[in-house]
Amino acid sequence: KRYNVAVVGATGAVGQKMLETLENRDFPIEQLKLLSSSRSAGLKMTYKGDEYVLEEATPESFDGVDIALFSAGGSISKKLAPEAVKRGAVVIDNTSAFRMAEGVPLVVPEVNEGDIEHHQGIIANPNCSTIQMVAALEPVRKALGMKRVIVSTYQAVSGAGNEAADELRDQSQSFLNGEDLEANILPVKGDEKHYPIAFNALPQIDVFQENGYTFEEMKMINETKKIMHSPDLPVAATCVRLPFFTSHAESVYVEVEKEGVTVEEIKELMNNAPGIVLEDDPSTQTYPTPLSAAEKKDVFVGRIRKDLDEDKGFHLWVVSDNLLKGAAWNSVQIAERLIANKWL
Ligand code: 11C
Repeated sequence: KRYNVAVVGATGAVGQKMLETLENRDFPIEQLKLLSSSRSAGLKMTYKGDEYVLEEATPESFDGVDIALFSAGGSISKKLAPEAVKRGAVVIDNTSAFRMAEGVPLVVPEVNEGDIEHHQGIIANPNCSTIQMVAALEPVRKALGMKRVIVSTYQAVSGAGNEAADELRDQSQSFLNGEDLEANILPVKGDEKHYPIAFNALPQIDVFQENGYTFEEMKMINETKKIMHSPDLPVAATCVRLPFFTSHAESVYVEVEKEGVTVEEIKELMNNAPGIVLEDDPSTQTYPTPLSAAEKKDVFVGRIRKDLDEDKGFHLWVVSDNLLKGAAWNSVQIAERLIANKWL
């Protein structure tokens, strides 16, 4: 069986990767519709060698669509995802619009594939930095229990979209030419202040919340609890933007329930976990980096160490392509599981 698929926001950083991923996976597409805001309507993109003209997304665009992959920003999802569902489509939404809503499964297939079954039309794809962390922590949680998580992130500019990537490129050029740096996008497009990202580190991803955490940090905290069905799990996050293009890296501290666990046991868990690749050998300086993980679908884990003071504490370095496992691949994977389990 083949399906009518719509990609909403096809020209964006994630949308482009969605098309690439659908093509690489040879997704069973009967008819493909590329939808966008009115701004990008009329542009052309190719899929499997055929040219497609982008259409402006309207409620009627979803007539006859079976699966709609949304990645065009929260306000478009809020407006059009319910319209798509009304017309019989299942929506896989890559924005934060519905992630925390009751009745909307928030899914990383390696962790909570079963939640997909209970969808009521919308399935949410988590935030990129959350996805890679929970994928790496799930084997630990399952085998050893989990008492607390503390994470610091090192995130690529592509997480903030193509404009942010262009800003890094332009500023880097200016910096090397000895010119002043112009900052208009990062840390957050539309926020009051902008800081240069080139040769810098910005401890703000998304807007500040009343509690002093940023929205990105709160997404990591709240989404982790929902995906892992652990509402009381203590999670703390600090999210930082760095000047590279692709892949988010994370320093994750996890405390397990079980006593006396060794690094070797954690490595063994990682080796046997789906979607995880262990790259960890200090004797050969082996560990993942944003560049080594870019363009790959897996989550890479290295630098696994036992805390020197807390017997139940472990430190992990987790790296993954934020546009693939963090976005496009996780969404397409949800669509594949939806079909394979007949949960459409
Ligand atoms: C970033 N994690 O790197 C963000 C991008 O909620 O889907 C993803 C935002 C989201 O800026």
